Amino acid sequence: MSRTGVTLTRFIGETEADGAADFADLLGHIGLAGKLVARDLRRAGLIDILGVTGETNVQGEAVKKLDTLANDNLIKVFQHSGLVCAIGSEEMEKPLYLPDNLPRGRYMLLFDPLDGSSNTDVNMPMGTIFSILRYNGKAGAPSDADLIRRGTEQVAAGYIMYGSSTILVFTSGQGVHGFTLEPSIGEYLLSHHAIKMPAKGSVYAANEGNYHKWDAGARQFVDYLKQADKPSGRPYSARYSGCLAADVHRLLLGGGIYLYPAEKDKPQGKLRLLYEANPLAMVVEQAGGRASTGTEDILKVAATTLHQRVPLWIGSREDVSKAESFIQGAQ
Ligand code: AHM
Ligand code: MG
Repeated sequence: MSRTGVTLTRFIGETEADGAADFADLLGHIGLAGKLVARDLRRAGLIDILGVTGETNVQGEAVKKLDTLANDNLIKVFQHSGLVCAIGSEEMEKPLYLPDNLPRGRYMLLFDPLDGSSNTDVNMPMGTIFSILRYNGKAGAPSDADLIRRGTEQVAAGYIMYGSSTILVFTSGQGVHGFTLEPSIGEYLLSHHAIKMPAKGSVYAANEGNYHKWDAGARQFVDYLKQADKPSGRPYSARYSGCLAADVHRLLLGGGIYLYPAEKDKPQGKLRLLYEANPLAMVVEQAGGRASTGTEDILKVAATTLHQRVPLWIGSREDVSKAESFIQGAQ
């Protein structure tokens, strides 16, 4: 029977193991933060107009950049929730470990509150990417060593994409499911059940302006994608939005590969391991795809710092493996 139309809350309640009521609550809170971010983004083009002085809006509040606003929304939703004990964000230099005077839960949350935020000014898609870990330590606050973990230790991960509609996609290790926000009732409804991505696609997403900064293997791989000698008789199509979550969303549904390789002056690439690469890698692997640094599975990369960067090749299984063979000089 089709499950299309089931609400997020009901779906998680029915599918998660016994005793996971707090996990359902956690996902519900992520959904709530997503609604708040989506609300702010809908007004993005008006914020400068409302903030006539550039500093305050008509309510007399400070007009903050949207990525700070998005971060504030997530913090507000979670810090009193009793669901988490640690929060790490792209927008905060250090993790927030919940102090003794706030209720602590057993989850640790990492996020990029507004992925693709250069798209704010041009009405293009953006996202929120999240990674969830469980704190198994004793009572009290965790430490950096508890929070900064390999991707294989994530218990759940996903993203919210703010596009023509708002969609929340997540995995808790039991497949990947997408819920589209029905704005008139304020509920996320199941729209993409058990997503499986094609083993191979015909789309690549990259900032090719950096082509001359890439290693030879990366350049040769993209040159190869542009040749028309594929079984389809056509080269791959280039599609790049400037928002990782949106590009990965396209690949999840239609197949292909996203790449942000190492560059001559940025050997670690641009994207962050803990709250961009790891969560999307978990989603894509759960949907049958792969994520690699070019030489190692993303989920196996040793994590040492909160804002650690990593080269990222992510998408359909065969496309990522093909890219690795170029990077590793096998072709
Ligand atoms: P952000 O989290 O600061 O927005 O940076 C991450 C973004 C990705 O969403 C996107 O794929 C990439 O950076 C775009 O970078 P570039 O402008 O170099 O192509
Ligand atoms: Mg980002």
